[in-house]
Amino acid sequence: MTKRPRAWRWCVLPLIVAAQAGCTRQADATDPQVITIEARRFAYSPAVIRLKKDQPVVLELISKDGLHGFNAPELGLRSDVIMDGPSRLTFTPRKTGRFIFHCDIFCGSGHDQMAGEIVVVDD
Ligand SMILES: [Cu+2]
Repeated sequence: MTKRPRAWRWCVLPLIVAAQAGCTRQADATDPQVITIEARRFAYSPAVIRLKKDQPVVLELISKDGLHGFNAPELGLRSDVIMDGPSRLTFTPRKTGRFIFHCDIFCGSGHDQMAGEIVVVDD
């Protein structure tokens, strides 16, 4: 009784998926604009931020002197602003107008005046 040796077939099918084009990411119109906002007693810099409607943006918030807040209630944005930041808020403005933001963490005698404005214009 002899067993036939198995006929192994070595099927080497090199599958080379050239996905390079899908992996390399280049800046284009869909990449969010990044805006850095510095907070210090008792102001933001820049204090006025101009954005275009329907264009995504990342706000990078960093404090220069302790804990602050960033609150733009009409835009539904809020974050702590810390020295070890940045804290990031990603959003896409969907309406034009002028929207106040302010510090909502008490930071000293000028805290009540610590505010700025986001201005959203049509593209
Ligand atoms: Cu404050």
